[in-house]
Amino acid sequence: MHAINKPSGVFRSVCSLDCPDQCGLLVHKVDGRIVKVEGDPNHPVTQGAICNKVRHMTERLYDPKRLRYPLRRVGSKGEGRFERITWDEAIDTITANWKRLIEAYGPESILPYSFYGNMGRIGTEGMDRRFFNRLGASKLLYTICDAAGAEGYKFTMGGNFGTDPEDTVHAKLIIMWGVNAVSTNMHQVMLAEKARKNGAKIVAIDVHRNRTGRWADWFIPIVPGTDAALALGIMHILFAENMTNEAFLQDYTVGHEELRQHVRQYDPDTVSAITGVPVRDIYRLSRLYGETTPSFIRIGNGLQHHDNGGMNVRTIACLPALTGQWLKKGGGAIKGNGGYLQHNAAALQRPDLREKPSRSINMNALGSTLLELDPPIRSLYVYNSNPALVAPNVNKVREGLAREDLFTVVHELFLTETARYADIVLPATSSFENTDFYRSYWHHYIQLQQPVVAPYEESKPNVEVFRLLAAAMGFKEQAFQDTDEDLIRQALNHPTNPNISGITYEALQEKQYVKAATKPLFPGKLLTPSGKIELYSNSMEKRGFPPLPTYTPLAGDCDRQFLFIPTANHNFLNSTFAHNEKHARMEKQPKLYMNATDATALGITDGAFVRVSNERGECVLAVVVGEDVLPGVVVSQGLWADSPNGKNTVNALTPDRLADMGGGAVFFSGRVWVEKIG
Ligand SMILES: Nc1nc2c(c(=O)[nH]1)N[C@H]1C(S)=C(S)[C@@H](COP(=O)(O)OP(=O)(O)OC[C@H]3O[C@@H](n4cnc5c(=O)[nH]c(N)nc54)[C@H](O)[C@@H]3O)O[C@H]1N2
Ligand SMILES: Nc1nc2c(c(=O)[nH]1)N[C@H]1C(S)=C(S)[C@@H](COP(=O)(O)OP(=O)(O)OC[C@H]3O[C@@H](n4cnc5c(=O)[nH]c(N)nc54)[C@H](O)[C@@H]3O)O[C@H]1N2
Ligand code: SF4
Ligand SMILES: [Mo]
Repeated sequence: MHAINKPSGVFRSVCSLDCPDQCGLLVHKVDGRIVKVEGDPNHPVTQGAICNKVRHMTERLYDPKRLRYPLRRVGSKGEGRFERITWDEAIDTITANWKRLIEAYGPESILPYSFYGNMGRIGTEGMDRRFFNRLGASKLLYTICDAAGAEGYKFTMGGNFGTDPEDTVHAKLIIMWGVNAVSTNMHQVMLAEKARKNGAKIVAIDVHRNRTGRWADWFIPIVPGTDAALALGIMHILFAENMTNEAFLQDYTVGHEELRQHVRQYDPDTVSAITGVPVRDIYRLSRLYGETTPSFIRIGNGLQHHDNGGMNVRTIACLPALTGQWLKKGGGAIKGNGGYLQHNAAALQRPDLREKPSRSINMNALGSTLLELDPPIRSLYVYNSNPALVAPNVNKVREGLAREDLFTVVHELFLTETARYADIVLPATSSFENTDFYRSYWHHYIQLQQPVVAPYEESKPNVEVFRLLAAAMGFKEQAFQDTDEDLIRQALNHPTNPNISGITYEALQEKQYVKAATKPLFPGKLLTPSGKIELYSNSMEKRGFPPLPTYTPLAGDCDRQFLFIPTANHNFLNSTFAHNEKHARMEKQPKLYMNATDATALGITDGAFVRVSNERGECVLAVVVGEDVLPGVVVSQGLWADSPNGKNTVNALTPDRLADMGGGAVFFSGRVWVEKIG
């Protein structure tokens, strides 16, 4: 009998959040209600431990603010006044508007906007994609998260393929590079703890001594956006002091002789001047890396949210090749591991349903898209995302969302900042109410979610809403009749990825999680043009990039005094949980970390409120004075729900330029003024 039909019990489940760890969960249910969520002790990676956020998941599931039924706007856009309507009225209103727009302006006047608020694949890249393909809507480019780094890593390594994290317990040196793993990848930290018990050293390279910096054996502060220079400095010393593995370079790389010449210019003095890392520390780090094996680098997302983010990752990704780490169990690097678990995306998304090519829109340019694109976007359908809070240059986004003539639909669990601008709000189920399959972008397991509880009030899963919309639009294709199980089976049937050939719907039903049949990358052939690690990349040269890894400075933002790094926090997941009181209380308040030298110069004392501003907007934040950031840098944590004065939205300050690669976001390359208030 399915869990959903049993009033009480403990059921296996999976965490749906956009987090690399993708935990196996045990969900406790009493009288039809979830009362507790804990880690599955049998899941090989989760090992019974989950984060604080999800341990308090019931606070979110049964938050009194959770949306119960569809709504229609009665106030002005953004005001948040709505009236209850039925699902029939909601679907009729949406499809009547879309039929009118398609008739008058064509289907490209409609734009879907989504991200991974729920990582379930049939709900985020399944029925939705089929629907918008068939509709012929404008296409969204999913660039907000790791686009720059993924492209940079691909130039070096051929795709999202790295070390199996379970092997990293064997590493003797672990470098957490631009990743706040204690908060964002806690099972990598658990694996590193095991390695540490066996003698491993842990180094963190970051612009902020946050939880991860404090946990590491050695914290190295670095000037934001200069990581490529540090990596090149390490290469300089590895070559100069003969710490490279010549056999590995010969067999598995292209361009090592060119690289050897090229990195001569990145001597320790030059690199120190760029990065702020003292010369003696550059030597110490390089020798530690050159002499320790296996060594493992966890490359984070933070250092690629910069103008030069792609090149930062492309460059760091070259390091393990220099010392031949890819042949050592637990050695190497991870940026993302999504390549191993590729499912059959064409079967799931059905691009063939699109009659003719449509324009593509970079999600990082949402503000200018809504305000300036010609021919205009006239309707926006948002799901699995909260762009009015998470997008760069968010004041511009909100100006676009405020357009009276923009017909906006938001499918959500909460009345988020984005939903407040909607004409129609649809209530979404939580993942525990859905069927879906999940594949991690870090560990190598595919997992199944089967509903544990019935849909909350009138809420519906994404897949079901798109089935309703398809029916109301008159789409007759079988693609819109497929059941959830059909969709999962079609996605798992992927003859060109043998790693997942043993993973069937039946196996997932029986075991809940199944590991893909992945093999170490070497000996073997990569998906780069040469089949080898490309230290020298012809494809980069063709695209107008330097073919060898190179330090490129950040683009000029405004001439404000501080570089502003608004990162994630411990108790929210992007803006998820920001609207739940318990999680917000655990974080206390939005803060701004500042170096004591800067604070003294500006007459700012610990705990004082300051105005943080630039030409895009302003924020008011409470300052934490100390030594956790370098002079000239200020850091905030968390994407907080709007405060009553609206002055805590950090993305009001972030630039919406695009990174060097992949059309990525540059959240961390903006500059700000900081002023004392009062
Ligand atoms: N608790 C929690 N967990 C999360 C999330 C969350 O919001 N909260 N978000 C999830 C998502 S969507 C993602 S993509 C991941 C992101 O998780 P991470 O990969 O950890 O990425 P970020 O948190 O963006 O930034 C990581 C670190 O990069 C640092 N940093 C910024 N600029 C630079 C730089 O130029 N050089 C260096 N060396 N460091 C720099 C920041 O100070 C931060 O400590 O986490 C996921 N997990
Ligand atoms: N300043 C700054 N901005 C950032 C970042 C940063 O580090 N600093 N990080 C960036 C990164 S890496 C990312 S990935 C983005 C993430 O940005 P988003 O993808 O927008 O992430 P969330 O804020 O978590 O919003 C997800 C929303 O989806 C909703 N949701 C959850 N499940 C479902 C479902 O099944 N159906 C529907 N319809 N909705 C659902 C949730 O309620 C939530 O409101 O933010 C980016 N923005
Ligand atoms: S958010 Fe991450 S660490 Fe927390 S339960 Fe989910 S997958 Fe695990
Ligand atoms: Mo992300």
